[in-house]
Amino acid sequence: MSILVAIEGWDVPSWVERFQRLFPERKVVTLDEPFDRREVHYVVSWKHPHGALSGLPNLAAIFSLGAGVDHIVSDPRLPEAPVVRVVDEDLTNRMSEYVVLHALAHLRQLPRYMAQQRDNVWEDDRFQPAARDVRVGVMGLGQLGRDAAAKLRVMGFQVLGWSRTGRDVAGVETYSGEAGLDAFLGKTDILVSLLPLTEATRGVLNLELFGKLSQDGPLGGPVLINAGRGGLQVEADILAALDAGTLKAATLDVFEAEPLPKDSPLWTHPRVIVTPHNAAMSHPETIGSLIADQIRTVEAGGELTNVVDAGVGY
Ligand code: NDP
Ligand code: OXD
Repeated sequence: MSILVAIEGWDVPSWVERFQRLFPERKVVTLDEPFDRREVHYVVSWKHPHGALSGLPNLAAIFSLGAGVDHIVSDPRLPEAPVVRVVDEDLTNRMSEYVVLHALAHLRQLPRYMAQQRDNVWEDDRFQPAARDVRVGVMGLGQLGRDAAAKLRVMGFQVLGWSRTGRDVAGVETYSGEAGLDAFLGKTDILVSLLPLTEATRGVLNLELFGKLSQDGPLGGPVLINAGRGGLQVEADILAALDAGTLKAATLDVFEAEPLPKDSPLWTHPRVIVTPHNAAMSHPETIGSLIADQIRTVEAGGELTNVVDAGVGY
């Protein structure tokens, strides 16, 4: 019952060491060396090379090392096995910190004051809008979106939410599906994207959508915060919308290409805050323990939890 660590872009040896420590009696193998494919019962994946998991006849589960599973379910040669994602309170809290931090940064014009500090400029606006006058629309009301929405409310913002199937969230005006999208956007001053990347959501953050956001809100234009996935956004459209005033500002944690290419104009745009896809991370030890608990549960006859619907893509 070996465990295959199938990771690209992260430190493979530390993950091998972690799972070997959690399961000292099992083989922990990697894609870098020959291994018996019939022995592999579990895969832990972060951006595994597509096709690398085919031909594993005894596979019982594929565990994502993150909350998102787009990197797994987009593999056209993915074997038939449950795909399990990370759901972790610590990760959820960190994402809400990020969302609240950036909603407040734009409310209180932090990028402007940081630029002024660099230039020794003492200049302020006497009357800044209050959080209670600003409407934050959260796209995606899953584990992360619901928690962020609740914490934005604590800060005093008016909060709206949009999801695929429709969700009730206390104190949040919710909308769903294509039918609810325009009404949701029309009441949104700060748009927070916490959507998964799927066939249905790819490129959703585009010029047409930005044009439907409330253009007469108290911030002087709508603001975008995307911490979902880079594939949700069309970066050329974000830049065009910023230039045209359709967007006032943006915080981006995720990008079409990561790392963000050195020559991307997003790096130096005065109204864009760039962070390196680290809005919310679980501690690797926590992820390892969550996966180990799942393996032990299923081997004791229990059910896996946090299994995604690979057909829908999240
Ligand atoms: P969940 O699966 O719990 O929630 C996804 C939400 O998105 C649900 O509310 C779902 O609707 C909604 N949704 C999905 N497809 C659509 C659609 N086509 N139209 C409208 N709504 C849709 O995911 P999480 O909240 O745990 O995570 C969200 C994403 O955040 C992850 O997939 C990942 O990409 C990203 N992430 C980013 C991190 C970072 O550091 N930047 C860290 C962790 C995650 P419904 O409720 O109706 O099903
Ligand atoms: C995740 C991420 O999906 O860090 O967990 O992006």
